[in-house]
Amino acid sequence: MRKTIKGDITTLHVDAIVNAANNSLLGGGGVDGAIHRAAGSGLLDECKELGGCPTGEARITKAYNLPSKFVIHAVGPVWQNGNSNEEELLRLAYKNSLELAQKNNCKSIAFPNISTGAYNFPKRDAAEIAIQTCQQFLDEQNSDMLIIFVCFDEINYMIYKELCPNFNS
Ligand code: AR6
Repeated sequence: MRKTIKGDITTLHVDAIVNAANNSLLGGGGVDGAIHRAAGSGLLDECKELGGCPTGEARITKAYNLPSKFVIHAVGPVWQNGNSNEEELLRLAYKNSLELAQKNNCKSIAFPNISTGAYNFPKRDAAEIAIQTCQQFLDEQNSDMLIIFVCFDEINYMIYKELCPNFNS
């Protein structure tokens, strides 16, 4: 099942929230900064042990002071010109996050709109990739995982509502 909400991902009581991280996994601005602030310094300490993460991949940690059980740190691509494999790398960031969630028995996962802030990926294209990749995962795995798309900015929220008006099933 999938659903779209508008809000702050750090407040959600789900099994896993996904972070739009960078290759260092050592924090940054945007949703990454919000997650590290809300989780507390234990999260950064655990991230330091991971030794970074290539673009398109994901890593899982505990969630410390956050209400979720896990944080999945996914690294989306920086948008360059559209000819640098950005679409495939964004698809992989979603797919690898879902696979990690499944391996850790997560029944619910919340995604921010990866790469659509500082990394400048066109929002509508990113939403289409996110929705398609998640639906394909649910279908292929015959999974009943709850996938929540958390939109923080109004533009992304309008795009998701338009692409999936009946998004609660
Ligand atoms: N909850 C949910 N979504 C949020 C929140 C929040 N609290 N805060 C921002 N967003 P960005 P990127 C949305 O820039 O483009 C960081 O510095 C925001 O509106 O966080 O993948 C990292 O360290 C946008 O739609 O991530 C990397 O260096 C979405 O989150 C770099 O930014 C993603 O915006 C990653 O860039």
